[in-house]
Amino acid sequence: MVSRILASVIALMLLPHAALAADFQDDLKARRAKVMQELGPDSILIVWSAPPRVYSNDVDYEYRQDSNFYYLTGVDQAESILVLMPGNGGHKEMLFVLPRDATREHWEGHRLTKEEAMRDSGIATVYETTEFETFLASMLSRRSYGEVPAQEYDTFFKALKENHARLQLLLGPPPGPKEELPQIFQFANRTRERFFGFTVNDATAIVEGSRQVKTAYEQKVLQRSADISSEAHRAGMKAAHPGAYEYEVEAAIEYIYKKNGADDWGYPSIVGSGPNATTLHYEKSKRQMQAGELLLVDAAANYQYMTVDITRTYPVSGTFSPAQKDIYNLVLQAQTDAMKVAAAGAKLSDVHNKTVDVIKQGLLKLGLITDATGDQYKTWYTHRATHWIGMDVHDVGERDRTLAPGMAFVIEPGIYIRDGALDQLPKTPENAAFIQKVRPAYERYKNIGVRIEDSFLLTGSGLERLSSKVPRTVDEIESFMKSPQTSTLPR
Ligand SMILES: [Mn+2]
Repeated sequence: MVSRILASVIALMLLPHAALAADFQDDLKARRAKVMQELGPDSILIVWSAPPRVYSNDVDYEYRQDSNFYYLTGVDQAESILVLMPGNGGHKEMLFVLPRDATREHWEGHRLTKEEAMRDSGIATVYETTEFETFLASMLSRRSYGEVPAQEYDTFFKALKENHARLQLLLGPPPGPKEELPQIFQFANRTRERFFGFTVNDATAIVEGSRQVKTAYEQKVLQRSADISSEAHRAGMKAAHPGAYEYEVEAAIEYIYKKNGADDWGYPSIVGSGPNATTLHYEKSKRQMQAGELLLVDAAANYQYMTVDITRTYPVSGTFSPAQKDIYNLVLQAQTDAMKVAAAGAKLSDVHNKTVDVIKQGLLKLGLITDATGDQYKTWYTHRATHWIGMDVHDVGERDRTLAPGMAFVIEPGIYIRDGALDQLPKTPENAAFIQKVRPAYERYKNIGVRIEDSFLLTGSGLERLSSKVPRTVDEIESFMKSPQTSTLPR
């Protein structure tokens, strides 16, 4: 008995390809159904997988699937193609994957069999990538393909014949007039030159608009991704001390990602101590941190193609100085007040504007600006406080869309007192007067950079802070850094 159980356990371990969870396939089907509804019955949508990207010479980066392709297929393999034909009878969804190749697979790893591709994606019709050109030529010539009866395609073929079919592509923004045409624009042109009866449409807004509202399944994955990233931030806080190098904190953070099954980071970790905290996208992580400095850490994992965005700023020695506390509490107040604005019906710009109001008043009190009515605050608050999160850390979709349940975003105000910032202002009489008035405050706060960033999900019952497990207030941070290591991550 024991040996039979052992044998089946070993057989499971030897399975070349782990099947994805059934609730994921149900969600994929629902996503495609929603997109097809919006595309309409006259459409054929084609989506390609991402190309592999070169790291250097003959070494590629680890493969990262195109987010839109993964959103619709759950397939993480290069040279795959998705076709959706909403007007078809039963065969509305078709997936093309590379044919099996024992030699290539010996070098590069397992390729999905047709059965595995069907199981993972929930798409019943799977062809080989080599068939795609013939398939497409058949469709656009109103000819059946394979064993599918011709009447399956009646609606689309009729639309072609009547010149109102639509070739839907994820074109994205057009290139500049002198830039080379991206491959997808070249594909659109080649197809238009050879076939007739359709217009080319950009379906980006349909797919990316769908991604903007997270499904129940996506919300679960996003929370798990946030939990892993939160645990990583806590580990980072524990690894920081005077004399430690930035990369040691980075390593402590990224270890937690991989240990918990995340693929890797969702964006390169930003670990900046002292003056590096005033560089928004500092990625070198080479500096040795000193007692008395702040450390700014902006990092989050890519877990099953979901990434939150979290930033914490904390004192290397475990205790904030009075000057650091001034700036920190102002940024915290801006975030806290903005959270109250982030409700259904509001826009991200309203949330951002709230952070601006609070920061203007605070900077005026601290003597870092002399006028809270204009743009002086932009000397120290140099970015916007909001963006969507999801499959991409700066997720896609209309920026100005009204907030509704299922939407996920960050609130990340920041103040950066950069060394030399005053000297870089244009030489005008107003600036000369401004510089003279704020210089004492500038000298007091110089080299302090603070950003506080949390990830949020709007639900039917209000705002949920996905990153709530990371210490955030001055008291929470100081007591956490003094406490023995504790893990909050459920196994
Ligand atoms: Mn961010």
